[in-house]
Amino acid sequence: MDKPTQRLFFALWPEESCRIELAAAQCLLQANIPAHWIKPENLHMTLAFLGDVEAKARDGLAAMAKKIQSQNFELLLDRVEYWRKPQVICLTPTAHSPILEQLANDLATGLRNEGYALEKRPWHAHLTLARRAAYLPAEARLENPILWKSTAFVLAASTRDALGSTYTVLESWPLSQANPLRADNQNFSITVENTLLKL
Ligand code: 2AM
Repeated sequence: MDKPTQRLFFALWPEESCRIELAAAQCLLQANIPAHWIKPENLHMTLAFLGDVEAKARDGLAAMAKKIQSQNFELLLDRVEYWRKPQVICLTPTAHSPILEQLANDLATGLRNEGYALEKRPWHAHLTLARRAAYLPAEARLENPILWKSTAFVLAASTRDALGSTYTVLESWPLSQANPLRADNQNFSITVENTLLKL
């Protein structure tokens, strides 16, 4: 008998206010563009795609994810792109987020160390809005950039039925709060009773 498996991926999941903005952007774009538009409740940013995974591997994945150290970050999705080969329309950030890239990289390293064969293609931050898109009109653009405040990453499962794909969040790991003093004032210091404290 086949072992029970789940089709799993790590992702960033938008908070409800962000999802509403993403869905609104999608709505504006989708008029007159023939494509399979992703259901708003399914919109996410994939960090690492694992494929079919045996149920018993979940504990190992959770233990790996728990060890990842990353921080909250913000991402400004301000570009709409058409990727010809996979035929997808996606949102991307012009400004790269080193924290996000490190998070995706740490997950890929952790997963490869656990024996998962990930895609060899380099990972690029993107949020897929539509698949099977034949083209993107030159004038298609994002009316307003979307600010994504990321405070967690998730493990999600994908299932398919006659109505299409459904993505379900199985588990979530919070990102730690950035320390503004350290982030913005690397050399900030104060003197207290002649003692120099480096913060
Ligand atoms: P993408 O749309 O962000 O590129 C869940 O299925 C997610 O995993 C999809 O949103 C897709 O990410 C990614 N995915 C699905 N099938 C994949 C595959 N065969 N290889 C790599 N990523 C895949």
